[in-house]
Amino acid sequence: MADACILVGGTAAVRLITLNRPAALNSFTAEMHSLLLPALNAAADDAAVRAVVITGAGRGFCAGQDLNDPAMADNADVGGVIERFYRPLALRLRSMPVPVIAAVNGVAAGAGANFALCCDMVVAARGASFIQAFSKIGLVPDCGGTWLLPRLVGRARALGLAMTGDKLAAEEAQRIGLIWQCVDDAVLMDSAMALANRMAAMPSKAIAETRRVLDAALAMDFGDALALEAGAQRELGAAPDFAEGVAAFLAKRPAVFKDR
Ligand code: T3D
Repeated sequence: MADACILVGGTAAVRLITLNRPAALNSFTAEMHSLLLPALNAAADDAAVRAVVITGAGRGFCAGQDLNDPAMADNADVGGVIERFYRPLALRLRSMPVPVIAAVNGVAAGAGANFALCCDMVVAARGASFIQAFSKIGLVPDCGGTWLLPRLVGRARALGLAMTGDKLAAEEAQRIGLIWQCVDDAVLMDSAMALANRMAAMPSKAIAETRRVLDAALAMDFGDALALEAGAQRELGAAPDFAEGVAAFLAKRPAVFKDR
């Protein structure tokens, strides 16, 4: 189904999901949402999958909401669109049992930018850019942008990006800590897949727990964060991956992690 608006591929361990509406810069339609969330759920439910990579076909990553989609136009309640599509999508990404890497190949605008930022690590091509396009059409950042932006880059930069809607080049996005890494365009997919393969060989449960406790600790005082850490270590410390990690270290051999 090469013409489907979501393509699913990759290897047994690394699921590759490609947004595939290149003529409209992979902007989100209702149809695309109806395929994207199930594709993420399928990756989450497949015990063989240990990392997910998301990218876009053509010259863009994702231009956010398709402003022409008749399925959305019928719904005058923009908040309803957010509740129906973007909230479940953002929550799904932030609760995946395996790491999710956004391979941002081109422009990421509006909900497309924040969809990328919901992923655990963003690797972007040097030619890519990030645009909080919302203010230009009379909206506020969504798909987690209000929560993510100030935490990633601080309030001053978050407000600057969101109020102006200015384009931020990938290199600058890396410099200010909005994304993990900016690489040359020609090596984007190799870099993202190499990172995903590295993540796939790591203890998935600990990686997913790392995301959970870091996110939760942001809303806690120091003492509560210490208690949260203790609880997570108690659980992980009793799991086979910890025993394997320590045994492999002591035996000076590569670890083979299986928990998920
Ligand atoms: O219901 C709701 O709306 C709530 C949900 C809100 C969530 C959101 O994401 S709101 C933000 C929506 N996104 C935008 O406002 C971004 C709009 N796009 C742009 O500003 C520009 O396209 C870009 C800066 C992203 C890229 O500019 P450029 O010059 O590289 O490309 P272009 O020529 O503007 O776009 C290429 C084609 O993609 C063009 O189609 P055409 O003329 O060749 O037939 C353009 O219309 C189409 N396209 C780009 N973005 C969208 C889009 N079509 C529909 N919706 C889009 N968002």
